[in-house]
Amino acid sequence: MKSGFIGIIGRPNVGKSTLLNAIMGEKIAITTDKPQTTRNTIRGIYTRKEDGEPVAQMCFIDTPGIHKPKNRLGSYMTEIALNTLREVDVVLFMVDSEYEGEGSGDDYILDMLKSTHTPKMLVINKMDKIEPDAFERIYKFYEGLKVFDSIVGTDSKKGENVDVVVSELENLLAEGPMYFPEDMLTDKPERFLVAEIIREKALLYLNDEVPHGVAVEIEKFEELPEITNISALIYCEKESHKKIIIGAGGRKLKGIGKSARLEIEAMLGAKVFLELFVKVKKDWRRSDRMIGNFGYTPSWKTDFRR
Ligand SMILES: Nc1nc2c(ncn2[C@@H]2O[C@H](COP(=O)(O)OP(=O)(O)OP(=O)(O)O)[C@@H](O)[C@H]2O)c(=O)[nH]1
Ligand SMILES: [Mg+2]
Repeated sequence: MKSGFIGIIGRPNVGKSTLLNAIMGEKIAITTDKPQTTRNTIRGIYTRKEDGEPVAQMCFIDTPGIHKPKNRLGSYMTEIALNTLREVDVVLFMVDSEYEGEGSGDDYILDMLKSTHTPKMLVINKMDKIEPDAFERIYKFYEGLKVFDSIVGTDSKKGENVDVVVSELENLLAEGPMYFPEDMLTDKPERFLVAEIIREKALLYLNDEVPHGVAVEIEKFEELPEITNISALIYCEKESHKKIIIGAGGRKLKGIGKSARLEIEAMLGAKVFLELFVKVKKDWRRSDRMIGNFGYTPSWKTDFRR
C-alpha cells in the first residue's frame, strides 16, 4: 500500500483547485477566474482501489496561490502555502503554460524547491492555451533544471492527462498506511463547503477590488426532514462594497443566492432555504484577530476549524 500527503502549490490562478477537482471527480475546492480564490488548505482524499481493495491513498492539499502579499490575509495565505511545502511527502508544483517564463514570479518558488529534498512533480497546466512547440520548449527548460522527478502537461479544465498525474504521483509515494477511511473525500465539514460555494458565487458576480475583501460565515445550518435552512453572512470591507454586492433592487445578492442554493442543494441532496445578509467589517484583512475568526490558520495541520 502506497500513501502520503501531496501539497499542490503554485502562483494564484494557475489551476491548482481545478486539478484537485479533476483528480477527485468531484468539486472539493472552489475555482474562479480571479486570482487568490483559495484561502485555506483544502484536503482531497483520493483512494485508488483494485478489485475493490484500496492499493493507494493520496491525500492532496490544495493551497492558496503564492504571491507578494498586500495585507495580513495575503501573508497568511502565502505562509500557509509555503508551510505546506515543508510538511508534505510529495510536492506538486503547478505553472500556467501561458504565463510561463521570465518575470512570472515562479523563480522565487523554484529557488525554494531546489533546496527541498522532498520528491517533486511539475505540472504544466493550461496546455490547451499554447502551441505544441511552445509546450515542448517549456518542457525542455524545466527538464534542464533537474529539479523535478516528473513533469506532466495538463489541461485540468478538460481533465486531460490528469490520470497521468495520478499514476506518476503514485510512483513518487512510499509505502504507508491508510490515513483516512476509504470512502472519505475531504475532511472539511459541510458547513465549510457551503460557505465556500457562497463565496465562489459572490466572486463570480463581483469585479475589481470587491471580491478579495469578501468572506462568508454560516450563521445557521439547520437540517430538517423536509428542508435544510441555511443563513449566511457575506462580509465585505466597505459600505460602498456592500451596495455593490446587494445591487440595484437587491438583484445581485438574489443572483448570488440562487446560484449558490442550486449548487448546495445538489451537494447536500436536499432542498435548501438559503438566506444571505451582507455586513461590513472594516479592513478585516488587516486584522489578525478577524482573519483568525474567519478560521484562517497558518498550517494545514491545524486548519481544521471550518
Ligand atoms: N484553459 C484552461 N483553463 C484552466 C485550466 N485549468 C484551470 N483553468 C481555469 O483557470 C482559472 C483558475 O483556476 P483555479 O483552479 O481557481 O486556480 P488556482 O490555482 O486554484 O487559483 P488560486 O486559488 O487563486 O490560487 C479558472 O477560471 C479555471 O477554469 C486549463 O487547463 N485550461
Ligand atoms: Mg485555488
